Amino acid sequence: MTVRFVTGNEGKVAEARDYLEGIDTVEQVEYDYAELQSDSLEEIVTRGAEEAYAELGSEGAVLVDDTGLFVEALDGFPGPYSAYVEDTLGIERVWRLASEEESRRARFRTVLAYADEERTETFEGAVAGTLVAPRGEDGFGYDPIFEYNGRTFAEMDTEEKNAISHRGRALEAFAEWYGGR
Ligand code: ITT
Ligand code: NA
Repeated sequence: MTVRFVTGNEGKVAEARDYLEGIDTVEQVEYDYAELQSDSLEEIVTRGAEEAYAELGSEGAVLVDDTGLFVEALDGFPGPYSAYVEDTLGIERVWRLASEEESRRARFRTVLAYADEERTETFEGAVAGTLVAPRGEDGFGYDPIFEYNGRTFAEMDTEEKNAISHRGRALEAFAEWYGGR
């Protein structure tokens, strides 16, 4: 069975394909589910997956991913609003905001929701790191300003990022459950 990843973000799909290689194939489906305004990534993905499954489910199970960057000194900003903030302020300005704080600690968090005819299940993953001035060409989104162990996520290839990242950890939990279903 193919997993249908409902997202407009090709970077997410590339990481899921890399991680789930040998487990299942991943098809990208662009469907604009209503993104709930909520502080809870779980709530956003659960509703998103249920709506996407209701629309597209006759062709198979769906997977939805909601991710946020949570800057500690900024009380978790931009968090669930990370996509909007990337589009409006941009990552360089998020870095500049963080650079004025004593602590540059930040966390990425991903919640994945899987929905099929019987259930909706969520899986999560997080990683802690430090914000830095942009470096690196790989990855996407906030990767150039997120440093982990001396390198930014944009200085890692997909496999290296997946081995430690928020999405990699969420995919690991998903793969474990999916394989043993
Ligand atoms: P979909 O909702 O269509 O899946 P999106 O890019 O809008 O795509 P999110 O709302 O989950 O997805 O993303 C929140 C923001 O965080 C957005 O600006 C992404 O580019 C960024 N982002 C998500 N995952 C990331 C990652 O692994 N590394 C860096 N930035 C990431
Ligand atoms: Na989004």
